Amino acid sequence: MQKRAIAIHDISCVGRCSLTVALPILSAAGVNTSIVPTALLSTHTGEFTGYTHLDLSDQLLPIAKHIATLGLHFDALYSGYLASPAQVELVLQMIGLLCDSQTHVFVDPAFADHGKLYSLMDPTMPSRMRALCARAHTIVPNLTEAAFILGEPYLASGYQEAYVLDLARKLSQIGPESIVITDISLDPAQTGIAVYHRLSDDFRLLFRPKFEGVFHGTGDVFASFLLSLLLSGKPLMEAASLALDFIHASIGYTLEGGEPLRYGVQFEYVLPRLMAAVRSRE
Ligand code: PXL
Repeated sequence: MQKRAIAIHDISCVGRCSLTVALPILSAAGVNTSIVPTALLSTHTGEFTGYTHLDLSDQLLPIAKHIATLGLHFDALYSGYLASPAQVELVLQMIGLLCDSQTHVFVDPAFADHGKLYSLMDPTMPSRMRALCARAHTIVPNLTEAAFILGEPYLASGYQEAYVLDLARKLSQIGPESIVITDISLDPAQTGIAVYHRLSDDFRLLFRPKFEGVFHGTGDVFASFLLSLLLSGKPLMEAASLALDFIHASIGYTLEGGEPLRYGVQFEYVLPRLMAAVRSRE
């Protein structure tokens, strides 16, 4: 049976993040993807100025209540960038309305990076997002979000594996079974992810050669690859490793293409590889 997901993120018209990456990636992986837009912006809020921002909070519960009357089963509920702490509360209510015992709740906290909250982000977001992570099966914070959710110090560099393992274990104690922390670097030449599974206590660090630069939207692209691969039945470690390959390839194409980095990464050229990986389960 075809998998069905519902993705709850903003629409940034230009800049390749949130719904404009979640939808094509999940669709390429064969997932029937419904969307609920949380806000409408002309661009994302990193490296652009003068963007428009329309908060769609008042639409979220009416949309979810109507969808709930349709009797659909969602294999995944995927939340990303939320415009305000109040929206986190609304997403918690949407989980109650739209999920059943078989729905995989997949949360990308998407509120901070490189030790700083995103522009427009309310300072109470980390503690509210902690409550949403408590309801998730899988969470995909970057290192900044992991530290902020836990109220632990954020270390930009010079840390060891033990710091990352401690964050991953503490995050799993909030509730989620699977934790994937992005933007990990133990050595300046490499960047990667930490993958932790609470039930098996399995922890792995996976690295690829590092590209220099700030790559907008990569958290959203990575998370969308990861969820697509998990929904296709790949085990966590294999899905995370493939998602890391795919984001690494997307950044590589972007740098070769020379497009300004604020327009996001060229994930489009990697979709055939995702489609092949998803088909390989058959
Ligand atoms: O990629 C995360 C993201 C999503 N949506 C909006 C953003 C950002 C990051 O800056 O500004 C509107």
